[in-house]
Amino acid sequence: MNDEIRIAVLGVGKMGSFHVDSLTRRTRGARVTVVGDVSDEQAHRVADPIGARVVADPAEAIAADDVDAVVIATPGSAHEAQVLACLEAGKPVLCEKPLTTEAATAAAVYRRETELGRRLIQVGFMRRFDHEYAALQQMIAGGELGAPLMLHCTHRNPAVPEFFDSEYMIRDSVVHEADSARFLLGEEIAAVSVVRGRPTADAPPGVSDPMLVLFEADSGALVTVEIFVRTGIAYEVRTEVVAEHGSAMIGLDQNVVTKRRGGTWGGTITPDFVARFGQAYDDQVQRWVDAARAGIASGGDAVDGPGSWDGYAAAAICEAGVAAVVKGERIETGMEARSGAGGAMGGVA
Ligand code: ISE
Repeated sequence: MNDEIRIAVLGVGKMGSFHVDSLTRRTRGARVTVVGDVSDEQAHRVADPIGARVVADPAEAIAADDVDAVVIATPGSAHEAQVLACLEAGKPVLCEKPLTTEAATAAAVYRRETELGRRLIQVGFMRRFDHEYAALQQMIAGGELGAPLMLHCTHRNPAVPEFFDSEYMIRDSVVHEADSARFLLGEEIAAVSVVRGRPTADAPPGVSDPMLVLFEADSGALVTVEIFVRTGIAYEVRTEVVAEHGSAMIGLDQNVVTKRRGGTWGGTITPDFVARFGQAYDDQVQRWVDAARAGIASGGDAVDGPGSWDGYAAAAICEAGVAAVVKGERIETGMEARSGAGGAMGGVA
């Protein structure tokens, strides 16, 4: 193996381009050699300045001789085939969420990786690499607050495209709260309910924005999620844990300079998720590259973060969440029993 592992990045929209930039400028031990995208023009825009090849066919990119590992940032519907191709090629893969779009297919991917006996799939739940989430997880796991009883999660985006309907809000946004809740509580989610409230006038007809989502964890601990994706303000993600002997909160945007100017004072709120979680995205990529290099050298596991089991769990929770939105009922996640490893970091992963 070369000193640097050679990476193919599939899908270079907002997230994929960010990962190419991170791999090229801020990550040690890796180099992007291949870029693929449905838009040839966009692929060249990203690949040409860094001297990477453009390969339009994802299967060809995954199999290429100048590719040791793969980052998948294509639309979710393409993930299943691409992740399975990485498994068959024996190449480590960092796959943006979702692992796949349905719980059944995500479970099948998890089982296939388990059969291979080698962990190659990392799922891009980047919040686990954010310093505040990591500190809160350690605080809870360390027991200083006593048993966690409730999590209150706030998830607000300033704006989203028109197609973001209530179901999409669960799959694309609440999915992060599903993974964060499992990570922070260290247990699985048993059931999901959704209350559709009064929508903002900015929501398209029939779309419930905001909504209140309730997760019930195996222990009975409760997780409330306010999901509101058209606030018109900024990107706000907060979590409070309420435990037996205390509470703690993250996401208060307090790590900023308070400015006084023009008769006002105050700080700024991060405009979007890349700004808010930039450190987490970069650390996630660096730790994945280090794990992939080690796994390629040893022929063993190549993951340092949430894995295929976590991808499956998130898919099962979101599937229940979507059913809860549609039927207006409490829906059990009905998760399969775990058979292999498929994850790392935090209690359940
Ligand atoms: C987006 O796709 C993300 O992954 C962000 O982290 C999330 O906050 C946002 O709501 C999603 O649309």
